[in-house]
Amino acid sequence: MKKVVQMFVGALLVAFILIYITAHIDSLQGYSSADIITIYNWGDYLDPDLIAAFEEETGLKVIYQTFESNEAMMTKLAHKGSTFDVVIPSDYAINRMKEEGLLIPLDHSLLPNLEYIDPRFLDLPFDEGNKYSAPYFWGTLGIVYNPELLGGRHFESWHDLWDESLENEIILVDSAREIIGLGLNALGYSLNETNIDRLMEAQGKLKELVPNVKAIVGDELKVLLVNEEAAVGVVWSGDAAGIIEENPRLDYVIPMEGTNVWFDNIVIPRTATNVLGAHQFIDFILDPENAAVNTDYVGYSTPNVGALEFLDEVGEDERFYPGPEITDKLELYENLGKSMLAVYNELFLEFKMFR
Ligand code: SPD
Repeated sequence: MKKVVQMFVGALLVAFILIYITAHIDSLQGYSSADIITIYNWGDYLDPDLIAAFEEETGLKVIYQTFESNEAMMTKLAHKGSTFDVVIPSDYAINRMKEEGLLIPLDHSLLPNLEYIDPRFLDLPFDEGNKYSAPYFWGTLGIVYNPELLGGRHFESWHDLWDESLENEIILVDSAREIIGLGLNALGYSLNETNIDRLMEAQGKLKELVPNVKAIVGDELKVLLVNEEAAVGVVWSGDAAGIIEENPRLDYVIPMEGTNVWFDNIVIPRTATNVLGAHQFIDFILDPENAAVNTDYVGYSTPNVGALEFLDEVGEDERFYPGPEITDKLELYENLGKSMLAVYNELFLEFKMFR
């Protein structure tokens, strides 16, 4: 009897393995990992025509997935079995991934187009020497607002958001570091604060903002602001640029108290299965003409000086391309470590529940 049960369990196991292998092969439609690259990127952050052009140029097939925050991306990458070849995290996330041994060093000899990156965006503190990462887009966090809906008023300071005339008018980007950071910035504290009393104080300050908050959302905020369903947004500069292009009645300001300056870079995770293809993709994106096409589509600020030559006047708008005299005064998020990040996430979740 025991033998029969053992044989039955064994047969079942073999059947499961066969089903898994067949499904996996089907999903790859005849491609082996050398013919495929898998890319994991923020939503709305790559021109789909460039994926087609890359496939055409290299013969590689691209599998493309998106995320909405660095935290969601890091959680997914921590799962066994994730085999992305290319990922596009922000500064502090790159620092953490590096520390945790999750990245492989880039082979600069395969990335000749790195020469088109403005030196200002190379060798930054989160990845000295660009050992693990190549610049993609950069920007700030600030206030996009619609003076026409607000009796001609203009914004200068984070404190303006707390004005009681703005009831139910503000949309916030759905991101923990950004929104807890807004509370910290408004109190004059660092965006990298780790003192729990100050963090609680920042959450308390945010609670006072609740009557003015209409929504806390991801990429949907662009449509809401373009369609004038709200008058104010706390958004990344690149989203503001896209919103203003669609609805020139809006404006964007970097608040006077300061804010976050951020850099999204391309990396190759240690679990990548097509490292050569990943380098091919990175160099393709760094090509000035491709970077210009991508910048035009995505609307964010490019660090690629070669690309700016194809983009008339784009780099001249100081709201989206502030010079070093401004960015040097802004703060970069530091890698605060796993447990402090959990504190930021928890405080942000609680804030969302107050609404
Ligand atoms: N929809 C694309 C959003 C990309 C934003 N990256 C900014 C990260 C700042 N930490």
